Amino acid sequence: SGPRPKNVFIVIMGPPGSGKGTISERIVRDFKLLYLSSGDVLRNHISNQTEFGVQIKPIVAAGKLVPSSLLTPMIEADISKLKSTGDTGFLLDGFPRSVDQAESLQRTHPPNLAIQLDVPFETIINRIKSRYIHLPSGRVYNLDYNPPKVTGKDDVTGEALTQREDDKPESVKKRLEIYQSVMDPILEYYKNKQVLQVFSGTESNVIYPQVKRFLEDFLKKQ
Ligand code: G5P
Ligand code: MG
Repeated sequence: SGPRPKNVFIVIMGPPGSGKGTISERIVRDFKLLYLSSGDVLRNHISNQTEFGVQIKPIVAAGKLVPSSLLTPMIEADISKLKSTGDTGFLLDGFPRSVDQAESLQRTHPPNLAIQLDVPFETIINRIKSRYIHLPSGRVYNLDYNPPKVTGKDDVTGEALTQREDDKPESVKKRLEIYQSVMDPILEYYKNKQVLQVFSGTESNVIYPQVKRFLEDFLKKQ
C-alpha cells in the first residue's frame, strides 16, 4: 500500500531481455499503476490472428521493428482507453522505439519519467534462452531465475506457458542489433526533456530496489 500515484506517466526502456517485463510487474504490484506493453499488444494480435496480427507476424518473429505508422496510433489509442478506466498513473513498456514514436507520444501523452534499464548484452543472451511467457497476461518466467510453481503452467490462471517465436537465437541477435542502432537518439531525446533516469546492473533483484526507492521519492514530489 505505497503511494497511489495520479497523473504520472512512466515509460520503461532497455534492451531485449533487460527485465522490462519483470521490473514492470513489480512496479505495478507496489505502485498500482496501469500497465501496457507494446510487445504484449502485438503478440496478442498475432495469437488471435487479427488482420494486423497476420500482417506483422513475420516482422516480429524476425526480431525487426513494426512500422510506426501502424503501431503508434494503436498504442496511443490503447493508452487513452486504459487511462479513461481509472484515475491512476500509467506505465508503458517497449514504446517508444524510435524518435518519431517518442515525438508522437510527446504530443499525446508526454512522459514525466523515462526509465532506462542498462543491462550488459552478455547477461541478456543467457536469460532469453530459458524464458517462458503466459501470453494473454504477458507474465514472464524463467526456468532458472523465476520458474513457475507448476512446470509449464501460469501461476495465476494455470494456463499453458509458451516460448516466444522471436526468442530464437537469430531473432535475438537481430533485436539486439536494432536496439543498438535506434536507442541512443531516444535516450538523448528524454535526457533533453530532463525525464531520463538510468538504472544499471546485471540482476533484477538488485535493480528493482533502486527503482522502487527512486519511485517512492519521485511520486511524493508529483
Ligand atoms: P518486446 O516484447 O518489447 P523486447 O525485445 O524489448 O520485447 P523483452 O524480450 O520482452 O524485450 P524484457 O521485457 O526487457 O525483454 O525482459 P524480461 O522478459 O523481463 O526478462 C527476460 C528474461 O530474463 C525472463 O525470462 C526473465 O524471467 C529473466 N530475468 C529477469 N531478470 C533476471 C535476472 O536478474 N536474472 C536472471 N537470470 N534472469 C532474469 O518487443 C517484441 C517485438 O515487438 C515489436 C518488435 O518486433 C519487437 O522485437 N515491437 C515494436 N516494434 C516497433 N516499435 C515498438 N515500439 C515496438 N514494441 C514492440
Ligand atoms: Mg518484455
